[in-house]
Amino acid sequence: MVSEVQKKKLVHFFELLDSHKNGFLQSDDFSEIAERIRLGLGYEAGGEKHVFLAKKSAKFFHTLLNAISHENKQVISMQEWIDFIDTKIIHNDDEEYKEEFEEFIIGFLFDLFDDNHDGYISTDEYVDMFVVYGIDIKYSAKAFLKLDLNKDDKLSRNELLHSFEMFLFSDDPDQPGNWIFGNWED
Ligand SMILES: [Ca+2]
Ligand SMILES: [Ca+2]
Repeated sequence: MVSEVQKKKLVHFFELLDSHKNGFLQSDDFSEIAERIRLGLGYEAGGEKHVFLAKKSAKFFHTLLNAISHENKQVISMQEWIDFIDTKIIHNDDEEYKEEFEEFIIGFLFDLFDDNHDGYISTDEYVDMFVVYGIDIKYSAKAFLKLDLNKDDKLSRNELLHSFEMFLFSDDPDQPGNWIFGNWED
């Protein structure tokens, strides 16, 4: 079982991935994200960058679907999402699988938001993530400060991996990593 703190975070995470807010993750939630980034960053429709984003998003959804859905459905419900992270990630002794999952999520965020490909998420790139996922931007500066452990004003892959691990596993409401996707508290 996940704790109340863990559940709150997983619900928050699910709700931001559910772009169309219908309670299910579906492929159009992910094509929508590619489209929002395209519009936000001014990429040409059907151009190289847009195609890259659309492909990465589609692949991300299908990898999740293969891992989570048991019934050959094309949707992931919130309960399936929580059960998957509960049993396969939080309460699983297979360290390699956990690490792969963390790398998979953070790698996806880098594909989408490391716009200048320098291997870091800058404050602007982090704000892009909030805007694209409809996360309240009021919390982006606070969240960034919590995640930037070495205070160099950029988020490295390791800082994000560490934060995401805390986001998944920690039961402590004061753990800084809880803030990776902004305000999870309400
Ligand atoms: Ca960058
Ligand atoms: Ca840093």
